[in-house]
Amino acid sequence: MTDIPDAGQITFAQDPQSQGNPALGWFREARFGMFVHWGVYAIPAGYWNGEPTPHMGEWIMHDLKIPAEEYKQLAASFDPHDFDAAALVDLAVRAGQRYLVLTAKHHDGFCLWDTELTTFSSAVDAPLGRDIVGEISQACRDRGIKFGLYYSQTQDWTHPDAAGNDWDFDPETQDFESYLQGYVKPQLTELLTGYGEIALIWFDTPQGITAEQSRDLVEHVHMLQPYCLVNGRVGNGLGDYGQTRDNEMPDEPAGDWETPITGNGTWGFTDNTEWKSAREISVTIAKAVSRGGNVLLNVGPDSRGAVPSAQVVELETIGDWLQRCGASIYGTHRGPFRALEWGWSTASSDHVYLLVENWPAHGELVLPANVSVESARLLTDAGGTSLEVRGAQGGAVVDLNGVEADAVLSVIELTGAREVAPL
Ligand code: FHN
Repeated sequence: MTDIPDAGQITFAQDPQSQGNPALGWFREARFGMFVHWGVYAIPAGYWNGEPTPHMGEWIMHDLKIPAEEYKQLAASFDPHDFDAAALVDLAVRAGQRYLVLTAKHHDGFCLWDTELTTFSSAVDAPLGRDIVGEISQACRDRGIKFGLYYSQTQDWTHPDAAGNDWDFDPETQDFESYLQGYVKPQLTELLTGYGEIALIWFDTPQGITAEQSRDLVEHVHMLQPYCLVNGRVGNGLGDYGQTRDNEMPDEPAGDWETPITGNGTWGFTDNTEWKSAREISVTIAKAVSRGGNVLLNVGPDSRGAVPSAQVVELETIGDWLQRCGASIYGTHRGPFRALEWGWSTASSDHVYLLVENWPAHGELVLPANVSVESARLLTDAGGTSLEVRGAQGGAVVDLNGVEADAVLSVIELTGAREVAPL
C-alpha cells in the first residue's frame, strides 16, 4: 500500500445487493445524525511545536510527518476531565439528531475503547483509563439514539502494515492483508461483540483496498451483526448505502445516501471558529432530504471533551427548528417538485413540504404549473397558521402576504397536493 494523499475523493456508490437491508428503515427515518471526531489530535489542536498544520486538525500527524513513536506519547496527556457522554448525547438529542457516529479509530490509530490489539488507546495509555466507546454507546442506548462507529480500515499511521505512513514505514515491505486479517477484523469483532447493538460501521478512505478485501469486511460486519449498516466508503461500490464526498451535495443520486459535513473547516478540534450557521446547515438538511439523503454533521470536542460553545448554540438552534418543522424531515423522502427557484420539497405519505430558502418578496409562493393543492399551513410557527391557496386548479399560489419568514428556514405543509394538467 502506498500513501493516500487524496483522502477525500470518494465516488458515490451503493451496492444494489444491499438495498433490501431492513436496517435502512431507521436510517431513512433519522435523516440527521451527529458525527464525533475525537482523539489525541485534539491536544495539539492544529499546532506542533508552534508550527500550524496546513490541513485539518486530525491530519496533523500525517501532514507534519510526526514520527509514530513521538505522536503516541500524546496518549499520556489525553485527560478529558470535562467529557460527559450523557451530556454529548443530550446535545445530539437537543439538536434533533437521531444517530451518532463516533471515531472509534481514526487514521492516527488511537483507539477510543479497551482493545486487546494495542495499548495506544483511551483505556490503557491515557491516564484516566476510559472506554469512550462504552460510555457513549450506553448514553445512546439510554436516550434511544442509534449508535455507530467510524473505523479507519486502510490508513493507520501508527501500524507498520497499514496505509498512510511512509515516513516511518516502507510501503514496499508492508503486508496490508496481514493488517486486515490480524488487526482490523479482530478490532471490528471487539467493537461488534462488546457494546450491544451497533447501528452502523462507517469506514473511510478505501483507496487501494481490493474488492475482495472490501467484501471481506462487509461480510465480517454482517456475520457479527446482520443489521449493522456499512457505509459506501468500505470501498469498491460495496456497502449498504452510498456516501458522497465530504461536504458535497449530489444532484440526483439514486438509492440511500449520506453526506458527512463539517461544522467548521476541520473534523478534529482546532482553533477554527468559522462555524456554519444553523440556517446554512438546515438548508443543507433540506436539500439532502429533498434528494433522498441524510446529513451527518460533525462535532470535534476539544482535548478536555467539550464541544465548542459557539457550535452548541448553532446545534440548539437547528434542534429548535426541527422541533417545529421535523415533520418535513424525519421519515420523509424525495419531494415531487424539482428546480424550484425558492427552495426544496420533501414528501411523506400524507403531505408535501415546501422548505422555502428564498422568501418571495412579492408575498406569493408560486407552485409548479401542474400542481393543485387543497390546503396549506405554516409549520414554522407554533399555531400552524393556515395559508390561503389561490388558483388551485393548476398554477397554484400560496399567499404569504403578512407572513414573516422564519429566521432559520420557513416550512409550509401542503395537504391534497396532486398533479393536474397545466391550465
Ligand atoms: O480523511 C478523513 C477525514 O479526516 C474525515 O474523517 C472525513 C470525514 O468524512 N473522512 C476522510 C476524508 O474524506
